[in-house]
Amino acid sequence: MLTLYHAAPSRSSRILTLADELGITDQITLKLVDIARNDGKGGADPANPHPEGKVPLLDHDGALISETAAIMLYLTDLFPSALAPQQGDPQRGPFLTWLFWYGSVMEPVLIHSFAGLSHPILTKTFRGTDAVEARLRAALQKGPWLLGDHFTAADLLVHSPYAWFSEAMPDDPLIADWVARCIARPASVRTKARDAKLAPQHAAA
Ligand SMILES: N[C@@H](CCC(=O)N[C@@H](CS)C(=O)NCC(=O)O)C(=O)O
Repeated sequence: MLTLYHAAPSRSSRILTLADELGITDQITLKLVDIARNDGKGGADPANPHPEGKVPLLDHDGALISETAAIMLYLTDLFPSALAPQQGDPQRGPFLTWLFWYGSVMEPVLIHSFAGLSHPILTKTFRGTDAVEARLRAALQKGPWLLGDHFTAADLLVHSPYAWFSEAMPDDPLIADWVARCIARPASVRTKARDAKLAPQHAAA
């Protein structure tokens, strides 16, 4: 049995979208939990077994998987589809690269930038928003998607910070158009509507 610990809307919304893209929404039980929000509202939910009180968390028959990219990899391996090149496909390596680059480089860089943090060691280790954008641009010039001619879970994950924080959107039509294409996908639109219904329900619970 697959159970997703979810707070609406949040980073775990991306797993709802992935499940929808994979056609497995009905195979995942949702558990709505509270989380500590950046505005000081909410708090860690004792019903959430995530070791840091975060979402997303996936429970597969008692095995717990945290980290969005790990959950995406886990689900796309469990339910093979065109959303993820499988082992043996020459695109598998680039696909894994985007998933890991997101968590190890892109998200730290965007958070440092959002927080106004600047330090030579941070720059040396993670580079900065210019390097992030250059990397995206190089892929999208071959595009239209990160891996080339079709949308994958890498697009779903990597575009997401720009979808949340439009103020972080690079002044680059190539990147902005790709983000707009990702946001306009029916699964993404459905997640937004679903989250809008779930959020007040949970707040009232
Ligand atoms: N690196 C983690 C980050 C998870 C994360 O920070 N989730 C936020 C929701 S947007 C959260 O649960 N925050 C609550 C907290 O920090 O206590 C991932 O990508 O899954």
